[in-house]
Order: sequence, then structure tokens, then C-alpha cells
Amino acid sequence: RELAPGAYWAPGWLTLEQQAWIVARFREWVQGPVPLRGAVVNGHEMSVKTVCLGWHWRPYRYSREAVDVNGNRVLGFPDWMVRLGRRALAEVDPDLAESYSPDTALVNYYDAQARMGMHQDKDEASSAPVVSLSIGDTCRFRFGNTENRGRPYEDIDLASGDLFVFGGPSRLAYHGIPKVYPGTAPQGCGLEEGRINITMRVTGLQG
Ligand code: MD5
Ligand code: FE
Repeated sequence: RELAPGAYWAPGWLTLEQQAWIVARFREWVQGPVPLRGAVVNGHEMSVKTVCLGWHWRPYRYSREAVDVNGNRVLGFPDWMVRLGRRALAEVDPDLAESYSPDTALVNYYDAQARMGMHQDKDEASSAPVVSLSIGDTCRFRFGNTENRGRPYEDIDLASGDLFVFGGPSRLAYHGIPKVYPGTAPQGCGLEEGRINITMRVTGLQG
């Protein structure tokens, strides 16, 4: 369903088998050159922990090396994820899908206490859509407006397997995760506790 212009929600888009396969890759990524870490924003460590593919994100910029962790180069952005991103976008905008080339993924892990405050994703130099996939515990997702952190907003529950695409005017909407519902991950998704969210993005950077 289209929540707002350019914001599309496809519940249950990933099969349980696909979810479990992606969780197995996640377990490899976190054993890779750069561990999961909470980024430090305004002197505070985020409760959401992140590992990146392609480009390393830290507040307000991207780099190839995880300069705020251990300086290692991050893992490459996998080809299978480019294809998955195109298939996701094809669900909502077939014309955009074939030329969509995400080059970075922020893979976020939320434990039962983790929260993400209302923010805009504007560290990318491209206006290409963001493709978001959720696995594990259900969370409350707050989808706001493009003007400020407050009302009007709409709260929806994002469950394991859900796809969200943020494009067009919704690309710069404020959004956040006020709550995770512990113990709600479905049997077979590969995650016993917590929530994984993958956001594929186009950085608009070269090199
Ligand atoms: C999450 N992650 O569920 C969300 C999904 C993040 C983040 O917010 O920055 O890692 S991505 C949500 C998103 C991206 C771009 C635009 C909009 C939402 N939006 O217009 O609401 O862990
Ligand atoms: Fe965001």
C-alpha cells in the first residue's frame, strides 16, 4: 500500500526462507573486517547497532574505511543485493527498477531496548529511493512529514519480511523507530531475538 506519495509498504515480501538466508549472511558480516557498532551522534552512542556494506556510514558522511571503528575497509556491496533491490523497486516502480544501483547498505540491529529517534536520511548525494527490509521482531515505525519531527505522522507496525520503499517526496520524510516488540520474531526467520533492518541506498559518491 502507498502510505504517502513515494512511500510503499509491502508486508511479508520476503519468504521465511529468504529471511533465514539473509540472517545467515548477517552473521558473516558481523564477523567481517568491521564489527557491529553503535554510531556516536552528538556525543551519544546509538542504541541501534550498525554494520555497513559498500560504504561505511557515520553521521553526516560516508567513507570506504570504518574510520570511527577500526579503520578497516568495509565489505563490498554484494551483487545479489543489487538484484534484490531492483526486484523490490520493481514492485512499486518498474520504470525505475532496472537502472537502480544501490552501492551501500546500512544493516541495523535492534535489541529489545533499541530505539531510533525521528530523523531524515540526507547523507546521500542522490535522490534515488531507499529500499528497506525488516527481519525478526516486529517494531513500531513512525512515518512523519518532511517539515519537522512532530505531527502529522502515522505509526505502523513493521514485521519480519516486510518491504518498504521510500522514494519521491517521501525520500526526505522524518521517520523513526519508537519501539521494538520483543519475542515477536516468527519461527524460521533465523533470528531468535531482536530485529534486523537493511536499508539499501545510492550514496551518489565515486570511487
Ligand atoms: C529501520 N532505518 O526500520 C529504518 C528503516 C535508518 C532507518 O531509519 O536510517 O537506518 S529506513 C527508513 C527510511 C529511509 C528513508 C526515508 C524514510 C524512511 N522515510 O521517508 O520515512 O530501521
Ligand atoms: Fe532513517
